[in-house]
Amino acid sequence: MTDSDNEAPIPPRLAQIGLTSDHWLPWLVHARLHPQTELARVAKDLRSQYYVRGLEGENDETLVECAPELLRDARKGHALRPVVGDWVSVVKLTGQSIAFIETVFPRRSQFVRRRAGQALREQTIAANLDLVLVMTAVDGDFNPRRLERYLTLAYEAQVEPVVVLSKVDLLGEGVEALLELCRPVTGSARIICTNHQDLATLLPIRDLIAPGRSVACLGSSGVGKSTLINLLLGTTRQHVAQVRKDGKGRHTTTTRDLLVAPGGGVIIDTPGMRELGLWEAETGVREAFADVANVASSCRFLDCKHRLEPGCAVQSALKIGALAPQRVASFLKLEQELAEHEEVNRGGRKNRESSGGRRR
Ligand SMILES: Nc1nc2c(ncn2[C@@H]2O[C@H](COP(=O)(O)OP(=O)(O)O)[C@@H](O)[C@H]2O)c(=O)[nH]1
Ligand SMILES: [Mg+2]
Ligand SMILES: [Zn+2]
Repeated sequence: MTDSDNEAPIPPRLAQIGLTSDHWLPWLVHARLHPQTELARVAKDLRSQYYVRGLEGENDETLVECAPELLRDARKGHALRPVVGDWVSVVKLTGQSIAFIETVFPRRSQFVRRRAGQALREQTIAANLDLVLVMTAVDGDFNPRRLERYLTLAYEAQVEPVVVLSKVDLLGEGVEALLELCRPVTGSARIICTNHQDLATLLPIRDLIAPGRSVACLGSSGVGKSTLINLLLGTTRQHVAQVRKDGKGRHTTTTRDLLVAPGGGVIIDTPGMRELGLWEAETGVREAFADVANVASSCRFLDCKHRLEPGCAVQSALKIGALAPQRVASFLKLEQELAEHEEVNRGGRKNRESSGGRRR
C-alpha cells in the first residue's frame, strides 16, 4: 500500500454507517485488485437476499444477492456468510438487474450464540459492533440469570455491554431496590434506566452512538427495543408492538435491522431471542463473572471444579458470605454448559472422522 492510499479519507457516507479504518484500509487494497466492486454494509439479512447500505448514489438500502461462489465457500467453512453489520464488497455484472455480494471482510467483533435447538451449530447475530445495549424491562421480564448470559456473550465477543433497564415508569420508587439487585450481576458494566415517556432518560444512550460507532440492541421481545430506536432516530421506522390487555407487548420485529442515527453511527434492532445458548464462551464467562473468577484463581488446584475439592477458595468464600450463592451457582452452570458443549463437539468430530471414507 502506498502513502496516498493511507491518506485517502473515509467518504462521509460510509463514516455515517460506521466505517472505520479497520475496514477502510483492507478495502483500499481490495479495490485496487477488484476495481469494479463497491464497499457496502449489510443492513438486513433476508436469508437468500440482503439489503445493503453505502453504495454510491444510494441514500437508502439496496436489495442484493449473495454470489453463489460465496455461499458455497461459506458452506464449506472457507468464507463468512454475510450477517447484519458485515462490510462486504458488492459487484454489479453487466446485463444483471441485481448486484451480488462477493466478499465478506474479516470482522472486528461478532456476537455469537448457539443456534436455538441445535447443540452443534453457532449463529452470528451481528458483526462489527462496538457496543451492545442489553435491554431488560423492569416488569415481568427482569431475570438476572438471562442478563448474565447476555453479558457473557458480549464479553466473549469483546464488545462492551451497557445494561438498559427499560420501563422504569412502571416501577416508581422501586428502581433503587432493583438496581441493588442488578449491580452484583452487571459488575463493571454501566446501567442506564429508561422510560419512553421521558426523553431525557434516552440521552445517555444517544450519546453512545456516533459516526464510526456501531451499537446493537439486544433483549427479549416486548422490552422496548424498537420503541427506543424509533425515539433515537426520530422516526416510526421500526414497528412497535401494541400493548395487549395484560399490558405486555407482542413480538413484532422479525429481522435484524441496521439503522442510521441522525448524527451518524448505526444502531441495530434485533428480534427477541428465546434461547441464549453459549458458544465457546470461556473468556466471556470469566469476564462476566469476574467476582467468582477472581476468587477461583486462589483455589489450590488449577483445575478445581469448585465443588468438593480441598483448598477450594470459592467454597470458602461462600461459607463466609463473600460470594453470593446464586452467582456461584450460575457460574458453575454456565461452565458446565460449556464443558458439555465441548464434549458433544468432540464426539461429533470423532463420529464424523471415524465414518469418513468408509461409506460406499
Ligand atoms: N411503560 C412503558 N412501556 C414501554 C416503554 N418502552 C416501550 N414500551 C411498550 O412496550 C411494548 C413493546 O415495545 P417494543 O418496542 O415493540 O419492544 P421490542 O419487542 O423490544 O422491540 C410497546 O407497547 C411499547 O409501547 C417504557 O419505557 N415504558
Ligand atoms: Mg422490536
Ligand atoms: Zn475451587
